[in-house]
Amino acid sequence: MTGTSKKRTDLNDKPVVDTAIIGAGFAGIGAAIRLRQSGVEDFVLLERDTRPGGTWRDNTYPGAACDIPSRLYSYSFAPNPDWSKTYSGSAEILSYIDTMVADHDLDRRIRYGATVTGVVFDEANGVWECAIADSDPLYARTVVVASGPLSTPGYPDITGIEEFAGKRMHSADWDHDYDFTGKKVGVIGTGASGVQVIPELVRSAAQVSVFQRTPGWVLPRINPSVSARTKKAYARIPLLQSASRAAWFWGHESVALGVVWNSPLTRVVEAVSKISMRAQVKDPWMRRQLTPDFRAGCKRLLMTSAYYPALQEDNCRLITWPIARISEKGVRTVEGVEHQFDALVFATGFEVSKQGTPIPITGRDGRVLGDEWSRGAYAYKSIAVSGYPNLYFTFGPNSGPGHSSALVYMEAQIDAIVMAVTTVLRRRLAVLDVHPTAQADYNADIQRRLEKTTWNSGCKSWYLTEDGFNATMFPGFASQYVAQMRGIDLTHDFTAVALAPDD
Ligand code: N01
Repeated sequence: MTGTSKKRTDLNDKPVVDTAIIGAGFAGIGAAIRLRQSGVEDFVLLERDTRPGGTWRDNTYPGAACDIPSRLYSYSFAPNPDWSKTYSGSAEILSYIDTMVADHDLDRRIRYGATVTGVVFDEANGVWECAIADSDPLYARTVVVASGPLSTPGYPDITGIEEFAGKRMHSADWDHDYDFTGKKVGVIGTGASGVQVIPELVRSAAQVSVFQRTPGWVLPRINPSVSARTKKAYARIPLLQSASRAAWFWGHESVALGVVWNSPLTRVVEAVSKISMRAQVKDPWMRRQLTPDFRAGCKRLLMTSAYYPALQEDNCRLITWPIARISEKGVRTVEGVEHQFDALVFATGFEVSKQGTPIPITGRDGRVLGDEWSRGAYAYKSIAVSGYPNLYFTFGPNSGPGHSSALVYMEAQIDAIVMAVTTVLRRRLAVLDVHPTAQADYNADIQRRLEKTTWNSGCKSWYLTEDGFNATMFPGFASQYVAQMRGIDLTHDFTAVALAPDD
């Protein structure tokens, strides 16, 4: 639907770029590549750090790796024949991102050290003003918010946390100069990051105490190296890489039947996990402590073959007493024991903004997105929100997979966003704004479908708000998500405003 032309007021000759991308992590870099491939050259990436990479730049703790196979945890438009293993470590993934930046000549388009402090829609001009700390604002027709939901390390709200006099470290902010050799270390958190870092600490430290609040469902992760011959074959025959990606994709789609929906197949996943635990953990007391009391998939599945063996090493202790407080010397548990440490490692996840976006966003008529999302975020097909024209999210509301690669979802979002950007340019539109009815219908359907999923089956996780609203996950197969993004209808579901003739 196209609305009436809008006469724009003067921007006083301030330069306006077509597109500003906030964040030079996986999503931002992917969006930049696809914009270039679609002929859009007038864009800028705004990155708060001094180098690209996002989560893979920040998460460098020992053992940091991806628990999704690299063939699927990469872009189909940037295949890499050289992955050294089935599941790659953090350094190799970061190097893949660096290679994409170099191959697509993106470095000169990234403004490093540019922390976006807010974006405000200038309705008269159909332009977004991006405020940047210690710098002039940047004006852009379109904004892509690619800053990621899990970028700020989250410390737990435990009394006395500031009192600890030893070394304090977060898994997402690792101090590589600190030597753990010979040290007594406490680790709080046994989620996806915790189970990766604990085996490495057990290898290097004198003693490791693992404070577990909730045990997770663990599945084995077998990670063979890729031979030089196979890599050569991948490089020579690109079809082989596509075939391997497709095989992983459909394999994960079948896993969805057990972990996305609370179904009889969920019991199969749980049985596999229990059998694997019985084979690895000899002590019945420890097995009981490690057995979850929620449906598999409700919290993220933990993919590791190193965690259970590490817990049983002589220098490792599993502590399941709840933490009462942190003291100057260590951690006191509720039964009154003080555990003393040289270092405390927090693998306690990230600050998930209640408002769903870490950047204040002001749209049409002074609407503030954080206020509108205060009871839980929502969007049209996870990328656009009515009243915030020409502004798009990657990894926005309800776009998280529980069984597949986030990159598959991201690629589908990016392609939809690039389609919107190129449509605005081709049809000489001022703005595209999603229709409130299309947005409401979509979200009603999403929330109805979420009721039948494992995520809403009763456990606590970062997927849910305090009130239990699920603004994080997509209730379906990855193939359904990709299909819905390809099917976005800009004519029917969006309102378009054409530029005035003299613009
Ligand atoms: O963080 P988490 P994470 N007292 O929030 C515990 C991605 N990721 O960094 O379960 C005691 O999952 C908390 O306990 P509980 C992935 O999307 C991906 O591990 O709340 N314990 C839990 O054990 C993942 O979902 C990869 O009871 C406290 C842990 O800290 C996301 O990042 C690898 C506590 C936090 O677990 C976050 O994972 C790693 C307290 N007060 C991460 N507060 C890949 O391989 C918290 N905890 C792709």
